[in-house]
Amino acid sequence: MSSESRNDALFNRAQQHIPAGVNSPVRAFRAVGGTPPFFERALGAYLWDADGKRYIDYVGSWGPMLAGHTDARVVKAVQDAAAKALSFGAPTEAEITLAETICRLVPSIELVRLVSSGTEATMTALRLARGATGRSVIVKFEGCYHGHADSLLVKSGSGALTFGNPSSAGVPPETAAQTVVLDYNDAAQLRALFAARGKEIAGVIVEPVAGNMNLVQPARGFLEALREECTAHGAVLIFDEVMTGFRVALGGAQARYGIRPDLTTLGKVIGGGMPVGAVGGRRDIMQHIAPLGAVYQAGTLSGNPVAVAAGLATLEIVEQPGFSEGVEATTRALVEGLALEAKNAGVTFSAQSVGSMFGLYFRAAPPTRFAEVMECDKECFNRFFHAMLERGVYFAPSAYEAGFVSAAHGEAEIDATLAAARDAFRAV
Ligand code: KE4
Repeated sequence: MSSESRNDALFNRAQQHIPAGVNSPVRAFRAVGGTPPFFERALGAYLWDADGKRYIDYVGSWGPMLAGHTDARVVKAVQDAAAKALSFGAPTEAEITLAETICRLVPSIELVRLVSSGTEATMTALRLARGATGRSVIVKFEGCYHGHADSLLVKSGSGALTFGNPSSAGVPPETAAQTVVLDYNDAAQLRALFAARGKEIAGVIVEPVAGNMNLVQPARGFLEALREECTAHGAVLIFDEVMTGFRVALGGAQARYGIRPDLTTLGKVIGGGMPVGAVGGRRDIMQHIAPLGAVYQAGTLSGNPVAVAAGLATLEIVEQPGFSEGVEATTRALVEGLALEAKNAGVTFSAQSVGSMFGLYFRAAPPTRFAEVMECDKECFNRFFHAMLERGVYFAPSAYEAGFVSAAHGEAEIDATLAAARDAFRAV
């Protein structure tokens, strides 16, 4: 075999016709450096790349693979659905069953619209909040990511109570100006904004457990403050549970923390690896969506029968008694074991988990807000990331991403990961 690996050859070839060789930026490894593995096969907790190398997978396609990769029950459901039809662009019974399942597992959702990605779900949730209230201002939190709709690619403005600036080229300043970006976990700042501008605010969108600035847990009282202020001012509270849904608890973060949002966005797990997103919530708000109401939304492949089959089969596995408790215990064993290995190696490190998502930090304690995330030693993470990748363990290729454990991860995978970490911590 030539000295150039197949991963290198594929990455070079990919860059000829795909921007940076990838179809989503984080996959290009620009945050951690090096060549991304091109994966060819997955089974359970494992991935194999183009060079035939096996990895224990803690990315899980960024969350969807909660049941483990290529679970036979999910694959069969997909094969059976595909053998009947790939797409109708018309209603099917399977979509009813998925909607019924989502409403049963997430009781705050009374009506739900299926879409094909988390971005479509959050984009629609914002439009619904604006259409239902007749207001324009949206509030989000620094460090939270909700997909790539213009109104959500916004960073903090000059002052906490002023409107945001674009965080991406191509987002018109006047669009960004309708978004206020506050500090995650700062309830006082939130209350001050509502006191000053409450009647202008259409909605607040939040990751109830943040997973896009690495994992940051909601501070005591933060989610409650969001609920109180939105209720008091008639703003729509949107829980973006694309990542936390069915992962931090079967009913999502809203079940774990006992807060009832007005709208919820879902994705990832509800597609089981296939393209499914969803936006749902209070009937009186959802009734604004076309064709019931004046808030337009549509999608050629929304509720696609093959994707819905994967989602239904996955949720059937996930809602089995003991499933969430089991994968949560495995995740706890991972983070506790990593913290112990780092301590033994004298490395400044901390880790935490919520359900089956986890955060690793080269910082003495888990960050509680965005500014503290920025204090983590990113270079140390990058060295650890590559040392683990070399040893066949695939973490998210960025210091600012959460990790994910599946039901297919067991004692053997955790032990192997900790053995690799024992060496890797000595290389950082
Ligand atoms: P998609 O459009 O990527 O399906 O979902 C957007 C989205 C919305 N809300 C939350 C809380 C999310 O985490 C995401 C997407 N998550 C990232 C991982 N940090 C997807 C990975 C990627 O962008 O390639």
